[in-house]
Amino acid sequence: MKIAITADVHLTSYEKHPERFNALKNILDQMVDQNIDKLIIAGDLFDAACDNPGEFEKLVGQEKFKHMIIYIIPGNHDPALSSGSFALSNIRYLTEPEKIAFTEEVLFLFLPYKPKTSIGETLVAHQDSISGKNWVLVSHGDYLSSTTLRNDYEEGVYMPLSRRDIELYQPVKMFLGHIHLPYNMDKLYYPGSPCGLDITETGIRTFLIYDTFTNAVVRQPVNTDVIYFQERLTVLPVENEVDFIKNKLSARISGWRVEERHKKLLKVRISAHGYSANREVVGKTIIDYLQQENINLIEPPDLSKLKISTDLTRADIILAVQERLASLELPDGHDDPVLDDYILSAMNQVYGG
Ligand SMILES: [Mn+2]
Repeated sequence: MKIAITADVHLTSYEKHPERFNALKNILDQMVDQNIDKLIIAGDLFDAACDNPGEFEKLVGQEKFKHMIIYIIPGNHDPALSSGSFALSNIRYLTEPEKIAFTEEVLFLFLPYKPKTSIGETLVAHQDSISGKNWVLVSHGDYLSSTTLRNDYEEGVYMPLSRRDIELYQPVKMFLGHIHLPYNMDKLYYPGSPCGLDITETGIRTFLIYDTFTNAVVRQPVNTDVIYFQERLTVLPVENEVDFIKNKLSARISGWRVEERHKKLLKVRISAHGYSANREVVGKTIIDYLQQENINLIEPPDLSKLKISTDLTRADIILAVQERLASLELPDGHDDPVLDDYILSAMNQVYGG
């Protein structure tokens, strides 16, 4: 059996954020196409400010979606809702821990978000029914073993899951809401928000399809109304700054892997740092290039970190460093600096801070 999984939709009202409703609708449409009739929403279906689940019900109550069953756990943003908040029979709002065996192969344990506790603490009460079983965890919180995974939407630690919990209870898969960045490591998956909530939630967004029979998870792109990107360019005062900037932008844009026909959905923020002989040219080149590519800048390029230098000798040294760096096999893990970080650090040495 295939089950679709999303989280962190953060619905407010259709008027305020239609793109969030449309992202969810796109997931439901894709489920129809693939004959999937179960959707799990791992918390934060609604934003804190939402007090009317009616618009959501109107969406999932549509004729073509009526046969689906939607399992929702609360996240840290939906405290105002209780199990009586929904009037549709195909919505299962799970406010207490619940075990559901969709199929014989695997047992799902839903752990709704609870403040001031951890997933590990909550699992203790369920250990008898999960130990030695093929079981899948659905919850909403932080994974503690990663130093870079952060929910930028709010600070603090929310119902954490630790590496030790995983070793102790051995789930076959874990699907968590809370981190809005699409992320997976080993058996742990964050679907991420299906539509970027703001400019910081970048890239093509996805939802997950879990096959209980094969235990495989597929990340499926969501067709959203908007795709955000923000890029920081490291500039050098080379002889031809225009071509230098254009080449950089072109490489970044192709790295986004956005199809030509979806370019109109992009909303982009660009900042530049490093050294330039002509800051005005840098700003203008960025604006012109994106205009030519039909890409929408949400604000003028941020040049506040771009310093002035006309020293081509130093620029040559940095170019040599850059070439050398590119030939090295630098570690590219989640926590490692990227090429531009090394170049910037080299520039600070060469230019004296
Ligand atoms: Mn959230």
